[in-house]
Amino acid sequence: MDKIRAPAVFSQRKRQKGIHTPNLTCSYEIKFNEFVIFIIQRKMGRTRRIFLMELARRKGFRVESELSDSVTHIVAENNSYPEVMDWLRGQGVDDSSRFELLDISWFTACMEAGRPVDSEVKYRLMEIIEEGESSRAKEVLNDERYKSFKQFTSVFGVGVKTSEKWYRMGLRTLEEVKADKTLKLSKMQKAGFLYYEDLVSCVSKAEADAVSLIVRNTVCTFLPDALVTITGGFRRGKKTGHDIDFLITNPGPREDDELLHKVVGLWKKQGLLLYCDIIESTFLKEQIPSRKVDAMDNFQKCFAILKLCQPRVDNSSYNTSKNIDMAEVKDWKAIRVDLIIAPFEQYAYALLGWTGSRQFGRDLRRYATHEKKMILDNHALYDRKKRIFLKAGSEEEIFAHLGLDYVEPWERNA
Ligand code: DCT
Ligand code: MG
Repeated sequence: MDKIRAPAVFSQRKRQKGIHTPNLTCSYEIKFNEFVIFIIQRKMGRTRRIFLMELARRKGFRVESELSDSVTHIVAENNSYPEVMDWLRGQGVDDSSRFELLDISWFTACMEAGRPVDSEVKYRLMEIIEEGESSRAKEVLNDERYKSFKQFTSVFGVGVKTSEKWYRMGLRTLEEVKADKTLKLSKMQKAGFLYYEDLVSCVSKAEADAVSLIVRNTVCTFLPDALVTITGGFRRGKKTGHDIDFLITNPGPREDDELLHKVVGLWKKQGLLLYCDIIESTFLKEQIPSRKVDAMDNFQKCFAILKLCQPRVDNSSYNTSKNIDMAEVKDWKAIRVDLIIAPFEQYAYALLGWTGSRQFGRDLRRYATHEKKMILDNHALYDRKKRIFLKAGSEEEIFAHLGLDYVEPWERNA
């Protein structure tokens, strides 16, 4: 049954101990304390399990022989997700969410790397293991994985990492995810499932205008001179979007770090806030501009879901004839809203960045770097030859600094 043979390990063990069964308590230095691995013997066999445990320990991993409370990562081979769950239940484990359940490919990837590997590497390895299969089987698997990932990532708060975890747990559809009560969802993902239908349906221009009014009114309650600009796809003239992005700045010297908190506080009171996550600014002057083409910026921002009340369509004859109780008709829609706060002197750069498109932003940054020896990000433009930051009060000035003709927002749908 042994698929991996490592004569060196076994011969060394024999030399040391003079017996075939290794001393499982023999001490190797533990390098990765936060990972406590347990390997399931089912379908693997005792010899292979002992070999793998020993191998991991030699590489600095903590491996438990028993399924103790300290175990964080459970590794299984050739077992389906339901089989692993059955096995765990047999061991008296009802709540499997406290463990990471991993396929042997993750384990072998860790052994190869000599350290715990992250999910991206896991994913790519998976592909290496699949290479032994026929290309058709691979195609089917990729197609299946693609379909599952597409479904999973359509949920607000679910990225590639979570999708991969769910896929490896044997889950394939959103229905299966929803039915699995052992899964621990983040606050963001819970909101993602709760408002799923609304969030996957596109935001229309009319809805963006209605939300825009709410955002402007609320912001101006606290900062009457604040400038609130709709950015993202809607500023580029798109008729629909997946969210509405707002850039907020306050001309003049006054800045208010509490503004976002006040705005969402008021929405909460008004019953308009369905979800919100405020990211505090991580802006440090000495770190700008970033050299990364896809760098996240450091502005204070808020990812929110707003309840947009929609007037009920007055269609009395229809409602009466179908006997629909008006009170039961949903008269609101959940809308994803991003609020970004930029200091006034960085406003033009923030506006350029947050107007997008993402591809246009990338192209512009690459152009600045390679053609102009400048570094552009959402905060600033730095001239490396002159060693100065170039001030800009408008997007036009930024294009001029770069020696480019101005490109209108609706021409940036690269
Ligand atoms: N952006 C950025 N830095 C980020 C995230 C986004 O500079 N950390 C930019 C890129 C595009 C713009 O902000 C808006 O982002 P999205 O809302 O994701 O894109 P969109 O073009 O508005 O598309 P959609 O219509 O799907 O919302
Ligand atoms: Mg957008």
